[in-house]
Amino acid sequence: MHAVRPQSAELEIVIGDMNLSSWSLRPWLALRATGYPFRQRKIRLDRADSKAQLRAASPTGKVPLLLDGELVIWESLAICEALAEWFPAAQLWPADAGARAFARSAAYEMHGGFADLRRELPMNLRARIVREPSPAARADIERITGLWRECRGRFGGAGEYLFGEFTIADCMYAPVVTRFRTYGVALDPVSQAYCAAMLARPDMRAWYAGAAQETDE
Ligand SMILES: N[C@@H](CCC(=O)N[C@@H](CS)C(=O)NCC(=O)O)C(=O)O
Repeated sequence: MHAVRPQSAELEIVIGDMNLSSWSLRPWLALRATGYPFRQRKIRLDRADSKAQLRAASPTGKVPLLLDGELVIWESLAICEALAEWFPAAQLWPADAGARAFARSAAYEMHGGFADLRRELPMNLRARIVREPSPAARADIERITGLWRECRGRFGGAGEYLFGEFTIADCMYAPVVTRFRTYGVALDPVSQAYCAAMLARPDMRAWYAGAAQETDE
């Protein structure tokens, strides 16, 4: 007999700073999209005891984590996948098998790639820093915006997200949307419209509001 998930009436997500923790934002958005009750615990990443707290909470010493009772899930994309499986009605992946395979490729490419962009333009919601990206970061930007245009052109339909309706692919690229805003990256019209739709999403605004309340040490 297989246990049904989630087992708890309320899930728990452990996140880092909302201003800085790009990996936390991704599954947090997916969790919000399920509509399931959850509580969130925040481990500040810039404090003297951050490492100790992270090590005590997490098998990898990193956040995010999702807790369903005794079950701890780590790695942002694995959390998103669990949520997609547990909440099929939320349609966190596209319904069409071809679109779903493409969306998974896009999401996994983000999870494993774009190291230059991530290093050079770290997520920082409250900052505004205009500077010219290096050629390596520029190549990441070109690849991401090219991919966004392809997703929107092939699968976007009448919706405003990468695959029309909001999916895990959007969760995975959400921090990039914030980076383009923080660093004033000039965008083509399709990518610009996509970023505007993402930034207007109430859950994104709620995350920004959380970041605005954080104080630096
Ligand atoms: N591959 C991991 C990356 C997680 C990660 O690097 N999290 C950062 C916060 S955004 C962290 O916990 N940093 C704390 C540290 O490394 O000490 C995932 O996808 O969840």
